[in-house]
Amino acid sequence: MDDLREKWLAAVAGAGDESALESVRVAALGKKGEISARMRELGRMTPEERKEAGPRLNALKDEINAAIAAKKAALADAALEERLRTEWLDVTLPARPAHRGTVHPIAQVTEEVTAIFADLGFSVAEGPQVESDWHNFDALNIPGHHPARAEMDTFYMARGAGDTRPPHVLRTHTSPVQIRSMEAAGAPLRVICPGRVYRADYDQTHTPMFHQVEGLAIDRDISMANLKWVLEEFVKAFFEVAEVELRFRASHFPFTEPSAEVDIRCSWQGGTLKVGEGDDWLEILGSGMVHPKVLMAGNIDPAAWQGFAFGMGIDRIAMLKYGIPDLRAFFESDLRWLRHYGFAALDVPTLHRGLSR
Ligand code: 2NL
Repeated sequence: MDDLREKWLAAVAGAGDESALESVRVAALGKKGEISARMRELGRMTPEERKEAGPRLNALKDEINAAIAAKKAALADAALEERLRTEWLDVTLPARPAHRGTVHPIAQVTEEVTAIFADLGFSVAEGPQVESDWHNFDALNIPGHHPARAEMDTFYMARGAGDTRPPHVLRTHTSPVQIRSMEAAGAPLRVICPGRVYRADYDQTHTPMFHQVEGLAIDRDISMANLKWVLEEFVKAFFEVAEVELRFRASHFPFTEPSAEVDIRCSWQGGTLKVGEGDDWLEILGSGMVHPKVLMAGNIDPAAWQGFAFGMGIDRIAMLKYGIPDLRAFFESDLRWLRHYGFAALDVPTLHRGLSR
């Protein structure tokens, strides 16, 4: 009996986990267990033998049960200790940084430009990107044989089979929005038209979709002098300089007469642009006095009204202002390019608060 006790108490003590302990219990106290077998033997004993062996066997059974219960509790405690040791969580760690989106540089520059012209009294207009060829070309005095209308330069939309009307185009500039503004509001008019434009051109410095902003001012006696002042105010505000010198070079556009391309005085030092100083000139836009035929296309009487107009590429002035030498920074939509190029607007705290670098 002492052997039996030692054997099973040792087995209980040696059980490494709950399932091992359960196996020990079944082997000792289960229906076919060793202790149970001994209990059954009591029936074949003499009353004297049974009187002696019965209580001892019962006591042994109780002792093993108690040992199993104690071991079970100890195993559960150990398992809990182990979980507490391995599954702890440091609730004092700082939270992961929240990545926020940022305004795209093109959108930001578009807003900067329109805000400056809004301050100068211009309203903002938008229009369709799929245009009639009349609004995009004819109304702007661009004749049918003009090279800009060749399929190589312009995206033409397909007409349905048998439809002989001229096809629509993806607008090649935002000028048609200004034609629509003239039609809708008449003169006097001061309007600025930013938006996407399309040309069938793709190389290192051209993408088939880009952004443009055009401006138009029409009144009784608007002149080139007004154009010059407005553009000076714009350049100073946009490039954040106190003074700037503009150079008007005679040029030609079908929709303006006279026409001028406008350069700003600048310097390039170590690859960075400084506006308003130095001996270099940088072309930033095209402009002129609106051609009488274009006023007529907008239902405005050229004998009573005149005006100036200008157009510039947003992508280009964004690259100039923020020192981005590579179109990929815009078209791969990857902020890493912009950070790589030190795009200054990413540091504007109101727009990019909490952006992790
Ligand atoms: C350039 C030149 C220009 C205009 C756009 C315009 C619009 C109307 C009437 C007359 Cl409705 N002109 N727009 C005028 C001159 C130049 O853009 O180099 N843009 C990137």
